[in-house]
Amino acid sequence: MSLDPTESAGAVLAGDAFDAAGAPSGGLAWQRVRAGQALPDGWSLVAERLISPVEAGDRAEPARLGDGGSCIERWLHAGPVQRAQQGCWTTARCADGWLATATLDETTEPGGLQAATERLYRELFGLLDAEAAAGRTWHLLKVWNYLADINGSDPADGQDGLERYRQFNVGRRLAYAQARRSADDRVPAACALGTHRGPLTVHVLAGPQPPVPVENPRQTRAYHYPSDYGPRSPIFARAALADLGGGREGLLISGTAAIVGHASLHAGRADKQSAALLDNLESVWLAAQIDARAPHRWADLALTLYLRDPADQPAVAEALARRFPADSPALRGSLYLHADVCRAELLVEVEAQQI
Ligand code: 3EB
Repeated sequence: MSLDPTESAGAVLAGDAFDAAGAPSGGLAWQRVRAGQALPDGWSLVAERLISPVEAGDRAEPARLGDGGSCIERWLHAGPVQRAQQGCWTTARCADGWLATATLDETTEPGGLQAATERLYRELFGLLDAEAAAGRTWHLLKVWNYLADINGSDPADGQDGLERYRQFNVGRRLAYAQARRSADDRVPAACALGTHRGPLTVHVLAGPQPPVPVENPRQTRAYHYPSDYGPRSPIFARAALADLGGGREGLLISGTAAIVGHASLHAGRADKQSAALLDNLESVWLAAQIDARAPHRWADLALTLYLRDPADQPAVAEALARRFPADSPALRGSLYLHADVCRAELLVEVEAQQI
């Protein structure tokens, strides 16, 4: 018997359906729950993220909009979990996945944000190399990047006033190059959003099998963006199909905005941008469907909306309601967060996953 996420007293907002009859199935599971919700029987916690409302004042990570209170996103596994702390990374490993979070205060880092990003990713690749040397090879599946003041620039920081998101991209690319990791092949899904304060914060999900990257026919591959968007292009796939063990296949869709080809659409219009980004979401979701293993229930996607301006929430919600069935898990479980999008003219971005 499978437990409908919506039946559990409203506690589970989105994510995996667990086996209510007892033994958990294998693999790595994910769920988004209201804060305080106990772990389902038989599962142990691998990693979790607390998402607080805006009023709570902690703006180091995107905060939750609306009046839904705090919620938790967590990764679960039925087997043992090993935790470690090295450099700027806190890691958790189980048989089916490796999850890690890094924070690095770039204001005390010589070289600023670019150098901090490079160091953070260099340390990440070092940890992954060490795991591989111990016989455990992990492949990046999804990366969540959060940095303060993403559209800002400081003419005095020695970077010639380069926008901070662009400094981040240079640092990320340098770390990939130094680690001799191909940036154009089997790259993870990702997102990059602006927080309102706090250190550079990166969360990583890695698994034992390489991701199957999915591109969006409507969008230029991010790695092939022209230099108008920065001296070094971003490194991510529009989506990744991920083997999470135990027969569990996840679809991880990257941050998706109102970009067609490589151009932003509808500058300053949240309603039109929302419709355009949902066209993109549908397009990349359809592209993933070519693979028979892809989760295939559109209405079950777990959505995260990032809004630059909280006042745009009704317009975004209205656009969503036109694309998903009334009362669908996608609508009921969607999460609205306050964050800056990585291009100044973009007001809204969505990421989605089904696991
Ligand atoms: C875009 O499509 C919007 O730099 O890792 C989306 C997903 C975006 C990931 C990243 C950036 C990143 O270009 C921004």
